[in-house]
Amino acid sequence: MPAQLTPAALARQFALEVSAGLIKPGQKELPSKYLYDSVGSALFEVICALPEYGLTRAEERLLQLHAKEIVDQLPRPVVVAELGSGTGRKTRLLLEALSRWQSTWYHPIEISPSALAVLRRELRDINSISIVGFEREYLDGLREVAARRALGEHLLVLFLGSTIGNFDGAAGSDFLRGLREILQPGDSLLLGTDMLKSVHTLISAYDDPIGVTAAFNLNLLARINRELGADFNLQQFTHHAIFNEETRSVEMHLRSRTRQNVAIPAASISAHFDKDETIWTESSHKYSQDELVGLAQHGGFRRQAQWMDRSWGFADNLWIAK
Ligand code: AVI
Repeated sequence: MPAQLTPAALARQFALEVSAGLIKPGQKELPSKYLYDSVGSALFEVICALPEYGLTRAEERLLQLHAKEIVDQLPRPVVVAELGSGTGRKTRLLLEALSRWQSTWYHPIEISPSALAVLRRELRDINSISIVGFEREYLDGLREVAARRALGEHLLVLFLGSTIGNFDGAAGSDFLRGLREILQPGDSLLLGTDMLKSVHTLISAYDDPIGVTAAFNLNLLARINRELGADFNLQQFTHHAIFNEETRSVEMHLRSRTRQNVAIPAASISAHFDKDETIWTESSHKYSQDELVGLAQHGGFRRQAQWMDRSWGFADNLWIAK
């Protein structure tokens, strides 16, 4: 089992990835996982409440309406593992529905210890649920949950919120294959996917008029200042959201207003930016039905059911490992 990374090792990894992304030739980039420090996570919570960002509310509506139906389709007994736990509002709906049938082990898997603590607090009042979280990368944590399950127990993996869309290119489908390899036939995956919709709706969702998403994006530079001693001047970068028709993804970028150099001492680099050069910080892929069919097939899953919120365009997909 891979050991948990120490804070010093995490800081080293952050410095290495920042350095690699900012000195490489061509498009500069930073991994989107680093958007979520405590400030970024709090800003993401606010994004979820924005009228322009309908994704989270759409999934909440789906689970409010269909949690019982979803749970009725699962083999029992079932152990629940969740990849990236969020605040638990959506998970609560599923766990409450499950707790009417059985006492349930719930294992949130999340690299942020503070997010795990919030979740434990939020969900502790649900009857017949025992929570044991794992502070791990998704698939490492899932391996641990799978290794601990008792004979005859099935696994339900929750991967909600269309977080799968934040994997770039083929990485999403590779991730699903990796996930499937940890499961046994008959285990299930509930996968949230944001569907393709008008470019206007998408750009409003990722470039909201009061600037919360801009702050969420710029906080990544502020985090590099805080944690790596860099001297990014946040006034000299602006947030941009574009829709990439080819990859069917909304991309977030930070654009340099001017020609400038930024020192990042803990990463031992000075990064040069031309005027209008961008750092690509996140992709958020939007799905079509055909693509979901292909993803399930390629991943080794049978599509059991799908619940669709048509007012926003969001699907929760229940897939069974073949
Ligand atoms: C977490 N993830 C699914 C969000 C998304 O929509 O891709 C992150 C986000 N980025 C900007 N707004 C929301």
